[in-house]
Amino acid sequence: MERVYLTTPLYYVNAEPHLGHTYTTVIVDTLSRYHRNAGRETFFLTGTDEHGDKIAQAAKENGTDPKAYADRISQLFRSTWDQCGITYSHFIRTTDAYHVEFVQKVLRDIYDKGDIYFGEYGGFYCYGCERFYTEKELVDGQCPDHQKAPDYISEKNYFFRMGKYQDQLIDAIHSRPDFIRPERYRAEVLAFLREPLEDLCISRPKTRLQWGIPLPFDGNYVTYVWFDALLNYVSALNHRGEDIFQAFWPRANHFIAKDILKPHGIYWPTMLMAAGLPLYERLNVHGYWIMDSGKMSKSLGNVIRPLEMKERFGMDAFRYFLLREMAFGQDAKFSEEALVTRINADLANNLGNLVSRVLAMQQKYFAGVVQALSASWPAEDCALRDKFAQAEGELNGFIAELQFHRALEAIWSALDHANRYIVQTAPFTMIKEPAKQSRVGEILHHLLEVVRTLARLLAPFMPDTANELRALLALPDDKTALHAPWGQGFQPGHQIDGPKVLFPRIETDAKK
Ligand code: ME8
Repeated sequence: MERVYLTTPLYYVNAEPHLGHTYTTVIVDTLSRYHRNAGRETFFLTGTDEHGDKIAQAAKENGTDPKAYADRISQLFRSTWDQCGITYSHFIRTTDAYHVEFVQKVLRDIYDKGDIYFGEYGGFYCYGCERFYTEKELVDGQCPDHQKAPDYISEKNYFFRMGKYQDQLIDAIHSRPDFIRPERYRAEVLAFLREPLEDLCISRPKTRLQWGIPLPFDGNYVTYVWFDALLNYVSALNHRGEDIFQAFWPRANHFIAKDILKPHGIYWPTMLMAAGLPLYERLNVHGYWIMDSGKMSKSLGNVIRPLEMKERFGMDAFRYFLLREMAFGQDAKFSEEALVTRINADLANNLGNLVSRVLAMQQKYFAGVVQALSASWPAEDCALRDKFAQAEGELNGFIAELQFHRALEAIWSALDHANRYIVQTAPFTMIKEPAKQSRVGEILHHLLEVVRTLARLLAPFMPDTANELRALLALPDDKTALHAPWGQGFQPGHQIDGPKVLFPRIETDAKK
């Protein structure tokens, strides 16, 4: 059986789940559902990154110890994803005992092999990024991410011979064109690699930081947070069994935003090489959500919380917006105004209206009883069926390229076709002529096929809505009901329900 392994980053527990985390988690959830529906065995990993300076500091600010603090925020992530209906297979915490043990084993192996050595290092250290910067990387002497001058630190530490694997990494990227995608991020990694790759400092002295995994060969040091966190992608599978690791690791697809491209595009593959493990299949990199009001931050009070969005607009509407608005790889703007506009135009007016119109006519003209189709169909009926078949084909292609917004566009283009079909065939006029009743029955049968096909196509993107459509059609909750070919989804005489408002219009004060 074909398999897929999909991962989100492990989110730091120094912030509560927000829009950015939700986006990556929602796209991985969408893909997981898509692959599962297509019959592929899918392993979806998410979790929390809990060691390091950042967390120790956040815990201190909260007046608590790091473990208690991490427990609380990690649980918050987990329950948020549960309440959002995220179908992860495993939730990992970097404080889980099996993960700690695995990190220590890998450190020991790489140390024994001679790829970790002890040395002195002085450099510019940004506490926000938890890494050293070279002078060249600083912008006007400041960390480009945190706009703060890093501290100069000189100390003895352990180093990973990352430079040793530079050529091997360049070869791997050249030989596998979609190893890092989209292309701009592959180019960015190759550009980093044009400069000599320095060795990576992978320890912190305990005198400076206690909150980390102790090095197995020197108890005075803990592991650098990235060396710890990246290994989660392997430790989680291993924890489930060697066979699970063997089955899923070759199909590993990581999903991240561009902020953590360097650790995933450079540190991680070279770590895998040193550990003697095969490389991941692909690194998939998306852009940033930008707020209209500037960077999302607690102090600006513009943090978008997923559960609030779910409460106010519904989870499926929020998912739809995230997937429809951002072109994967590029930045996108978030505003409530844009969200409401999309809900009203695409969901309430278009999708919602079509479904309730069809179900209302079916109810009014035939008391909800599905009528028979004739043996040969007029051209307009075939064109409707073909349009949805074409949309499904396009959708598959776009999903393979992670173009979620275009996949949704393809569905909505078929929806437009269905709306035109209603206008052109005008069943509401035809029903007045008794001789044409059976033709009206056919038209509505085809329109019910539209709704059934929508339930199938929308399932990965808007799972609750898809399920609701299926229930409105009184079809059983099994794959065959939704996957039957067009024209074979309903027996004549099948009884369906009346209409329902799926997406109420959101009233806005337009003059504001
Ligand atoms: O970096 N737009 O964790 P993190 C889009 N612990 N995505 C965003 C975003 C935004 N404005 N803000 C956050 C870490 N994200 C490490 C990862 S992995 C082994 C360790 C998402 O909590 C996006 O996926 O800072 C980004 O890469 C991630 O959150 C960073 O999460």
